[in-house]
Amino acid sequence: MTYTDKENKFKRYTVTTALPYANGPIHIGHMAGVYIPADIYCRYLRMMGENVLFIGGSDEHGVPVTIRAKKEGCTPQDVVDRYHSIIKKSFEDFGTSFDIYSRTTSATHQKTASDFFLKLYNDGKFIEQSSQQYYDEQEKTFLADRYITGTCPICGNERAYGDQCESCGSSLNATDLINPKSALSGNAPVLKETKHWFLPLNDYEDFLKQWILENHKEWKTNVYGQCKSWLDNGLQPRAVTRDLDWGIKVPLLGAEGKVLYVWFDAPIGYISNTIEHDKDSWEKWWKEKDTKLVHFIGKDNIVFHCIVFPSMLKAAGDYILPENVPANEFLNLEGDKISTSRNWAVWLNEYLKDFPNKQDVLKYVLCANAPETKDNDFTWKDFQTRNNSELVAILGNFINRTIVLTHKYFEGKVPEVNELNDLDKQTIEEIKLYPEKIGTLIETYKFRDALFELMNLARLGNKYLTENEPWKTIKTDKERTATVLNISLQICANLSVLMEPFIQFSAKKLQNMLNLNPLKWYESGNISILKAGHEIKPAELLFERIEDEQIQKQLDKLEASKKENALNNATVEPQKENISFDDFGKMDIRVGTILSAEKVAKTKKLLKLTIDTGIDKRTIVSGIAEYYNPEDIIGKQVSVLVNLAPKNLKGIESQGMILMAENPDGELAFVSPVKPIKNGGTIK
Ligand code: B3M
Ligand code: ZN
Repeated sequence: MTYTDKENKFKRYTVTTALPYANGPIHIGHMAGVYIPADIYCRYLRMMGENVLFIGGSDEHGVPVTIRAKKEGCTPQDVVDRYHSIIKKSFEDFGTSFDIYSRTTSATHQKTASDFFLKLYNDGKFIEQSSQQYYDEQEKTFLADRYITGTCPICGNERAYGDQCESCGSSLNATDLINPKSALSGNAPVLKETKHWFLPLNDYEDFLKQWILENHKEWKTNVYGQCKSWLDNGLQPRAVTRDLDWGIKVPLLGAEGKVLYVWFDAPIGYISNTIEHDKDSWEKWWKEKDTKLVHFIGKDNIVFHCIVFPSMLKAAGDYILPENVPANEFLNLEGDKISTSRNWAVWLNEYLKDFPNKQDVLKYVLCANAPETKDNDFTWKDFQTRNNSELVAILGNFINRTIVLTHKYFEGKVPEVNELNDLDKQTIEEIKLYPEKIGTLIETYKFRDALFELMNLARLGNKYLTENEPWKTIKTDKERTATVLNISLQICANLSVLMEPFIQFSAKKLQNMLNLNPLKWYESGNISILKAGHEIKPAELLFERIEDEQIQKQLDKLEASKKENALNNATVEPQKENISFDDFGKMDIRVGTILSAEKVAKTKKLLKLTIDTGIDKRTIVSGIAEYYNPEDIIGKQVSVLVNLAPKNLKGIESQGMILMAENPDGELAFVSPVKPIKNGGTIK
């Protein structure tokens, strides 16, 4: 029984998490948006003694996978094999407590999804419709929206996709694009007729309106609002098949070259994974009225989980519907949208390399700053501050002080409680409130507030210790000191229980220090967890400070990504007007060697170079000081325009010019012969 389900309406919980696309590793946005809240929820429910099935898995179909494969010159299966194992490993490393983490290329899923489609087909739940779709005549294939690029009719961006313009954010139809081009061949695609199966969502409108808008007013405002706007605008039939060769084959005769649309098969993955986990009694997780189904997702998946999938379940007949869909908004990184393709992310696998064994720090920060009601920003500075001034200074410090003092004054044994004064009684009353306070917040998907309350219990402990000053009373009143440390230790024990859903690695460590077996949630909230005389272990640091250099390293990494992106996106300068061969011939360009180099005083950019041009040794002033150190370039061969009229620069006569290649961001590099050439050799 939970705090919000006092009648014990629900006997079991089916908790699903959006299946991440297996076309890249997992980043902090995924964690903050979906997996951390879901894991907290499930861990908590288990500690409440509830029956939970926590389902995850990789979404391995869809066009992004095929695009990645094409780019890398491998098969889609290679791509998903690689990322499925990276993703799975990240979840294991972070201790995400899935009961099953499978994948949509599994045999079970192939069959389940295929059967699901057939059932709806046989029951006449689909409509068949032919439509004009873009086709690449050279590649002999229909083009998914993502495979068509062109000019956005709204903002003029020339690299808009057939489903969306990433520049202005508009959703598009492929046929809206001006000058559409196939991403496969580069040719203009043609429209060609093709047949598909559609789920007529319009038929489910009344049911959805009643179910969501009337019966689920308690859903988060962002979720309810999105559903309402979809429903107010009216629903259209949605194609559940695609012309593509990667996916689950449409199980019908005459449907060669067609697969189930990834958004049709992926949510069925939740069911397939349940079957894989619990073959004999999977149905109770999906069909019994006393099962509570909850989908954890990000906001971009709301329509699929609140409108499309429930319509599919309804069409199939005997399934339960989600009780709640606590979707989160987006997490940004240092003020910018997280993006896999722009490598603007903190990847979990890389985080653990840089911060080994610090899963809990990231989990803590991502939960404390979760985008529950609006988009939020992850910054490394905030990460450092939350670690140093919350985890270290509040939680770690309280626990450490308590355990160290217990060893110092009571040989590591829990001391007796003696007479209680008013402050003790008041503190005990407060401790009592925490399990229900935090539990209720978790049950209502307010994970940030729940975590904040957990920290309040640590704050209470710190305050209690500071006000009672056991390090002073020990000199005069050992009994009083015993009481204070007993209560402080009990707060530690309570923390070790209540921390578990959020930061389980540290909870475990703390339980180990306290020499305590894991308890149920409802066994906390009192001061009789540790018996007097119980022996505890020596203090170990739960958290350590994170220094500026570690943070700087992360910021540098992001800076490097930014630079690389700028280069990738930079447009090339247009070609200049034609010149004659004679015009070119007027330039006398030679290979020369740098003999000496020094900075020109009072300038940032200039170096004074002596060059052996083969003709003579001369002085040239060059604006390259931001890119080359004088001592590194001695002996380098470069290209010199030797017949450029001399020019006075900062009082030095520069006799010619060194040719430089320039990156779009202004970065300069010498243009040097790839093998040694005699000085004075011509360049033509
Ligand atoms: N793979 C989309 C996403 O990661 C998708 C979720 C499927 S949940 C059934 O945003
Ligand atoms: Zn646009």
